[in-house]
This record gives sequence, structure tokens and C-alpha cells, in this order.
Amino acid sequence: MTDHNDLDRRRFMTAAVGAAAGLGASALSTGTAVAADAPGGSSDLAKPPAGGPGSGGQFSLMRAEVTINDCEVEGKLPHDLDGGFFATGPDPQYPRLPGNIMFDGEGHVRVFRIKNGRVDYRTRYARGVRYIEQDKAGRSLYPMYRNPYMDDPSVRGKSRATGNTHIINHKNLILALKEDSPPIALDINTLETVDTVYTFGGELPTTQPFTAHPKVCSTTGNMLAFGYEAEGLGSDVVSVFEIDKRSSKKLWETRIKVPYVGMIHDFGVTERYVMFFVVPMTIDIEQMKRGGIHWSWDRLGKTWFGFFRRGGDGKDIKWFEGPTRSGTHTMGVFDDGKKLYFDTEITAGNPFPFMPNKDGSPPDFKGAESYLHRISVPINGKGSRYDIEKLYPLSAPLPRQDDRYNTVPYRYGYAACPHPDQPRATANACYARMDLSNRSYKLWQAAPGISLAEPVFAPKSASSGEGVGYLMGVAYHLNERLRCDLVILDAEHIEDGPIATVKLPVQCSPQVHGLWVRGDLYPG
Ligand code: V55
Ligand code: FE
Repeated sequence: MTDHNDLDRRRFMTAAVGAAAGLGASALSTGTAVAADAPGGSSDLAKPPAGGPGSGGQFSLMRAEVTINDCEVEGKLPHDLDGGFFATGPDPQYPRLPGNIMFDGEGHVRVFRIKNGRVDYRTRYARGVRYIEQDKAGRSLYPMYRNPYMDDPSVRGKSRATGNTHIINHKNLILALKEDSPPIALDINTLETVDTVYTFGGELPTTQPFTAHPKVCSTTGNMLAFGYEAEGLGSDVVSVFEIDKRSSKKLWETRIKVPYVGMIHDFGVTERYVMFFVVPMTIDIEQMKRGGIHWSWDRLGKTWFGFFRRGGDGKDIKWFEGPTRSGTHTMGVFDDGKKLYFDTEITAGNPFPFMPNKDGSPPDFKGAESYLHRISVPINGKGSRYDIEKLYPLSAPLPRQDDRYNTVPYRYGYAACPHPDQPRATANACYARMDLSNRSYKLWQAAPGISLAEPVFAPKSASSGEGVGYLMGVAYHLNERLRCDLVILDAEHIEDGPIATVKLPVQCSPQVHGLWVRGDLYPG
């Protein structure tokens, strides 16, 4: 097994940074001084965030629902840009209980609807059962991240869905996703909630967990998804299924068993295979019973990469072993008939320093730095370990691709990251466009004081080639009390900077993931 892991050459991409770089930033909004001993980043997290008290970049609370028609735009909005940039993130209705983490909180969805040179901005909470019940009670009823033991008796057994992680469009709906629950369905135009527990018309049980990272098949447009802990809390069964894009019918479903119960946040699908990467962010029932979160990091845990034939019964699943690592987000996958390739961001240790370590050790910020790697295995199943190689020196825990290439070979990846040469960076100063054909990348660096959230790629039209289109994402101005812009770049020339900037007079609600919905996929 090859592992060109040069984490030791890191240039202070630490907590603070890996953090601001992506998910770790979370630490900021919990108010916990977790970074006191962060190598190289200590002072950065210890001092109050630049946006003012309580601010934490892309994870700062907002709560106010906003409607702004015909936003101010600087530069020139491309005339061919037609669609919606959607995003979601946890924006707690009520203050978080001490010990709770920033991955908890009600999903607040937003859209920048762009058409005919005009942008309308709108945000609404995903009003799931949890939101509605808490609104009635006037207090938090689900006080701990993914811990049903802590739920108020009045809501026991009711949907815990928050829709705070990612979204996907299905027919005329925007589905707000959290991996422990069925989606919450929102109207694509108004963002009003139309279904608190969306089951694709009864295709899924109302208790079915549903990943935050479904894939859209590049050839059929159908949706591939899975749910882990599929048969109840702590279950080692993962259900995998494909949903018809028009009828919403389940075309097939397979149940597989995983080597152990860990967080399976994302996966990979090609035209022929389904792939999972099992990492030792393991379920911790004892910790939950003590009032803690769902997970703790097992630094002794091995990783397993598994694949099976798409649409089959899953009995052919083959597992390959690897060292302790974590990988949360898939950038892209493909198979060449001989091997399967799975491009993912990889950390050497616990990727979320705000989640406990099983052995009680303090947060390891260096181990949380995430770099893009490629995992590969032979399709004929020979061998027992997977190969892994590092692709890029960019600290990028939220890598993306052109979503039209979810299930086929792809060339370009995109991500927000700190500048690789700026050791003391505390924010995602850059957007990167990666060209996998020669492992090169291009960067655009934002002005000082800006932290960039995860970008999305928008093709110029449904039929334009890969990489021909726009890269866009939200810029949080750390020195303007987090006021936000949407920056829009020519994806082929990101180094030239934004061609248009949508100026909001307010902060955006927290963002985890975003999605571009092309205008031709809108109703009507
Ligand atoms: C992630 C985010 C989550 C979660 C599990 O992106 C993993 C990683 C916002 O919630 O619950
Ligand atoms: Fe995610």
C-alpha cells in the first residue's frame, strides 16, 4: 500500500485553519476555546473572531429569515446564468446546550435565484417536526447532537430531521438533508416547507435515515442514496437504493453490513459500482447515555473501503483494509474497467476536533487537517488492502465537482481552502480549481478579511462541456460583522477573480453545503 502522506510538511494548516478552512471552524461558534494548544493556530482561535462577539465565519448564527428582491450586483452578471444557488446549514432556533456541537441546529435554507441578469435572495428555515415542536414549546426539545436519549419526552419518537447539512433537488422540490432522517421538502421557489418527513411518496419508511450526499446518475438522472444505521440506532445495516427521477419510485434497494458502525457521511457511485469508505468516527452509545453526542473518534480503528455491483443484492461486497484515517467528503469517483478510483479528502486523525476522542485525549488539530487523496482498488477483487495516494497539497475538507459527473470519469474539482503558502491563514482565502488530468490547480485569493464558504459549479448550459461555466460561493466579510457577498467567477479563469459580486446588506445564515439547480430543472 502506498501512502504519500506528508502531513508533517504541513504549513500551520491547523485547527484554526483547517477549521476556518471548512468544518472545524465550527469550534468558533461553539464558543469553546478548544484551540488553546493548537499548533501554530493557537492565538488565532483564542482571540474573539473578527466579526464580533459570537461570530464564527460561515457557521455564525443568523436566525432572521430574509427576502431581498433584485439584489445589488457589482460587475456583470452573465446573461446565460439561469438557476438557483441553494445552501443550508445549522442555525439553532434556541441556544445550544453546553457540550452540544455546531453540527446541531435547525437547517436554514437559502437561495440566490439568478435569471435575466437579476438576483433574488430568499432564506427560510426547513420547518421540520423538530422546528415546529420547538416553536410551539418556546425552547429546545432536542438538546444534543444526534442523541435521541436526550430528547424531551414530549417529542420522543418524533422526527429529529433538521435539514441542516445539504440539499438536493427532486422534481419541483428542494430536499433539505440530514443523514439521520428522511428529507424535509421545500418548495423550490418559495422555500416554504411542504413536507416535514418526505418519503418519495411512501417509498421510504418515515424512520429511514437518508444521506446528505445523494448522487445523481450522470446517464439516467436518477438519484442514488443510502441510509446508515438503517435498522435503528447502532444498526450495522446500510440500505442503498436508486430513486427514479420522474416517478420517485425506488428502482432497487440493497442492504449491506458494514465492518463497524461509524459515520458514513458520503459515498461513491459509478455506472456499475457503489463504494463506501468506513472510518473510525464510531458510534458511542455509552457516551450518548451520559448525555453526549453520537460519535467518538477511535484512533485505533482501521478503515475499510468496500464496493459492490450497483443494482445487485450486495452479496458480492468486497472490503479492503487500510490504516487509521478519516475521509468525510467524496470529490469524484470513476472506474476504468480494471480499477475503481475514489477521490476523497483524508485526515490522519479525528476530522472534527469538536467531537470527543474515545481515549479521552485532547483535540488533535494537526490530525484534523484534510488533504485530497485518491483511493483505488482492483475490480477483480484481488488484494486485501486499498491503495491511497495524495493528490493535492490543499487543505480542503469540502471538495466538489461538476455534479453532472457524479457517476462518470471527471477532470475538474473545486474547493475553498486557505492559501497553501500562507502559514498563518485563519480563513478560507481561496477558491481552487483542480485539473486532475495533470494534477495542477489554479487559485483565486479573495481580499484580506474574507472567508469563503464551499463553492458550487454551474455549467453555462445543460449541454456545455465539463468545466465550462461558473464557480460561485459565499464570501463572509469577517471585518464587516460577517456581511456576505455571492462571488461568481468564470470557472475556466478563476485566477481573474469574480466577474460579478452579489452584495447583500446582511450576513448569510450558516453554510455547510450548497447546490446549483439549473434553470432548465425549475418547474414551468
Ligand atoms: C457533517 C456535517 C453534519 C453532520 C455530519 O460535513 C457530518 C460533515 C452539519 O452536520 O451531522
Ligand atoms: Fe457533507
